[in-house]
Amino acid sequence: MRGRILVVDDEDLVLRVLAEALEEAGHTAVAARSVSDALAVLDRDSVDAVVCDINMPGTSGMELLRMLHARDRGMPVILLTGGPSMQTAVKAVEYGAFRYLTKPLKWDELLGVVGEALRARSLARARDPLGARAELEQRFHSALDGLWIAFQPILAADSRELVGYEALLRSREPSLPDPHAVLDAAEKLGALHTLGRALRARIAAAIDSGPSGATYFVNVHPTDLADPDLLDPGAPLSRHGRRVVLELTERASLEGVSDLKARIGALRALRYRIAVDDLGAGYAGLSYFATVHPDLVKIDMSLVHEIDRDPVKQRIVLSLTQLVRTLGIEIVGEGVESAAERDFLISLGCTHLQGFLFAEPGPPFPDPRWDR
Ligand code: G
Ligand code: MN
Repeated sequence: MRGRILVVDDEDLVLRVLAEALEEAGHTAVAARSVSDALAVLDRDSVDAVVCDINMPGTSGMELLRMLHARDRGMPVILLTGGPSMQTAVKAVEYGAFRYLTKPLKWDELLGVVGEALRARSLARARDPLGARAELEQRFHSALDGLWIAFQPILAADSRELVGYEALLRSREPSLPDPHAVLDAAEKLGALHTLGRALRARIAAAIDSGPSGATYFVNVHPTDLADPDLLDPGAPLSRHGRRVVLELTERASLEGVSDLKARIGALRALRYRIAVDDLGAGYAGLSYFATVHPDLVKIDMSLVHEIDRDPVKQRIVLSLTQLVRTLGIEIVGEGVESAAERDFLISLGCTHLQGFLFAEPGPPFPDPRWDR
């Protein structure tokens, strides 16, 4: 039986040799050099088994095992160690490792264990095809219960004053700690509308007690555009329409959205303004200008990072600011982390600024500073 195996080891050489041995046996190997890399892989990729070194700088393989089983109890994890001890062996059993192998590895043994792990996984899936979904559903609902909204200030470049806040999803559910994991889970479960409604209701409630002169920036997923709740004048956020800018990310395509023009028109009728988010990160970019006629654009932080030292980024941002100025669109530089980035963005014509330099996202409502 063949499968997709995630291999985690901090030593490049070991990682490569392991991956080669697995590929030679007909498996697909996905390599990760640390626990955080491994978690990122698991967020976007589905694997059938994990082979993981225990001793790694920072977070250990044992910790990965624990986190992994919090998300997916059925995932077989084979732990490797160069320094076996009774203590780690006991922990491995307690956390439900599939097997505990000592280095130097015997290849036949490793491949045999990987084969067993894949058979165990497929048996478990055959017995409980809905198990994984039910588990994800449970984690998603607990994430919904523990949902909260962080706010990050946005400042005007000319006055240096606060003009508003971006509302950002945050989760207290340990198995879905980052916002992308919550969005992914919602997408897999077909629950994006449920998530979007819960978010907008919480944001609307926060705005009720927020500074009244502020503008609130709210991220909407392309799927939300098809949700009647978003366009419903009685929905909680609709009350605040004229104080809200809806951010549509350029990373996702709007192609699947039917009646896009009519929906955008309906949003404008509710007095919402519209921003293109993450401009420069995706590929849809300029076509958004023609279809959406945004009031604002937000430059992706990948273009902002160290812009003061990168002439290519400077050219790109300059041409964007020149383009949007002629269209009467305002432009926010996002992810500003240094005074040098801030000053460069201003010199290139950015009208608004946002980033850790001014304030990190936090519970309503963080106070910004111009300088650290
Ligand atoms: O895709 P979008 O622009 O909505 O993402 C905003 C994300 O960027 C938030 O999760 C926020 O925490 C993060 N963020 C905000 N300011 C900064 C910054 O200055 N640097 C970095 N690296 N991330 C930031
Ligand atoms: Mn955004």
